[in-house]
Amino acid sequence: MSCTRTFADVNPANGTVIAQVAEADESLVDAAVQAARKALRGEWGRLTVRERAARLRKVADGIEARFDCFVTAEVADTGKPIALASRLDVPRAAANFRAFADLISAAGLEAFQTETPDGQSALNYAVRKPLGVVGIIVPWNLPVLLLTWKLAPALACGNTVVVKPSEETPATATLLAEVMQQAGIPDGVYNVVHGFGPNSAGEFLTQHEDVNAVTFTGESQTGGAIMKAVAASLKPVSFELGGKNAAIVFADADFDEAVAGISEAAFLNTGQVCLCTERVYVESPIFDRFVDALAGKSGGLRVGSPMEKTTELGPLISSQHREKVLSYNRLAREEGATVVIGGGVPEFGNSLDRGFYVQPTIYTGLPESARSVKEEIFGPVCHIAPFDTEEEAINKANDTKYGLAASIWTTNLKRGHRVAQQMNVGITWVNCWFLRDLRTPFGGAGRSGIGREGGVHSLNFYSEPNNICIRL
Ligand code: NAD
Ligand code: 6OH
Repeated sequence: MSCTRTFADVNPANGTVIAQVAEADESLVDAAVQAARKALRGEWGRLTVRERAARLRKVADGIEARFDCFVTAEVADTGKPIALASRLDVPRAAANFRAFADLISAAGLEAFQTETPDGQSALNYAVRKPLGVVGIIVPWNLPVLLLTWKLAPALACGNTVVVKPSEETPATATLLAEVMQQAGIPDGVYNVVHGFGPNSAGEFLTQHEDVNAVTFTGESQTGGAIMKAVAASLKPVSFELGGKNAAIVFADADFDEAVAGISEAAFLNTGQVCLCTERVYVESPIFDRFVDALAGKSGGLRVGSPMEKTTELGPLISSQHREKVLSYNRLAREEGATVVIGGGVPEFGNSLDRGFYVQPTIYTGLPESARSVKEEIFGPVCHIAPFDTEEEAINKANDTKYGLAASIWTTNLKRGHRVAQQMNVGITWVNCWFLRDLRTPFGGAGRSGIGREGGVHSLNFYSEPNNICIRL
């Protein structure tokens, strides 16, 4: 099978081309789907749960055995700091496989003993069946972490998959194919097609008649396009989408902990995490002090080469994305923002000047109605506003069409608990951010998603219950 078109994979830290990538046309996507369908009927479809779990654990071992390769590939594709890829992305890829190997091994069956009208009984029990061929479409910000977050439960449930990684970050999904093969995952179970969304591999995959379900992480607008594409064939979807996440800092918060936590929540991965905080609400008595402290901490983040072990902030993913972030910086100024730090492009005096860097940026002074307070920017940018009452903070935090995540900073746990329950989001952190337990429900409310993954929620999405009723 050959591809006639290729596209360039660019290193965002210096603009150099890392690789030419083969773009899958419609016939190649079809071949991948047919391979996946065929593999359902082969050895993979006959494995016991225990055997499948054992192979997933081998995949985890295989990722760890090639840890440095995964880190290097992820860093080159995304420009994320090597320290971050080593501490977050690649370990989580291995952990995702182990977690779902454990979860599927421990999963029970739903069962009911049913009384029948004639005084006898019946036994109902639901077995899990794979959905079949699952299409997985993922973004560029945490490529291998987000891919494996969907892939591991899909395989644990016995499905086969066709994966469409982001056109910006094709490397680690490709590398994973080698690990799969070495771990004894049969041919055809894990298929990768490269390309773009509309009129390319992404759309061909979502429209394919023989794909049984689509799981997607990316922009809310793309979620809408995929929903239209799957409507005709009524495929189930799981969507993890965008956010405009708020943090609420009460005056009684542990000040230093809150400053460190918000700095991480706003700027990790150069602000390119769906969970990142772009709106910070700080109780009035500590507002000025908090703004100064956050500016001091965040202004001191080390922006530089992703390959330097001490670098804390790399570039944005592409020049196009940088243009989007800078256009929001211009908009925020037009809307009346005070720039506390950043707002521009750093200068290095070396090859990094050809990379897609921006400065960590903090604003104050915007009205809640400003577009830059309402729309997802997905860069190292946050706006800080004061509040006077708990109710005001809750209302402001909830005044968004999105609903992915929130964080609350207070030493009063009664208040933390009370406010957390009023957040219209899928995930609320109290005195922490992005602290993950893979068994918990993960996803968004409103325009931030459809459905939940994580733990049993993933098993429920990636499998179909077949209820068996036996008259006793
Ligand atoms: P994107 O929606 O532009 O692209 C995501 C993927 O979808 C890519 O692989 C792309 O090629 C593909 N795609 C685009 N159009 C398509 C179409 N019409 N049909 C099929 N596939 C299509 O998102 P992005 O720019 O890569 O990622 C950033 C966005 O992802 C942000 O909005 C961010 O908040 C969101 N995100 C959400 C989560 C979450 O868990 N909720 C996690 C990470 C990122
Ligand atoms: C979004 O960019 C981050 C998503 C994180 C997860 O899906 C996860 O499982 O931690």
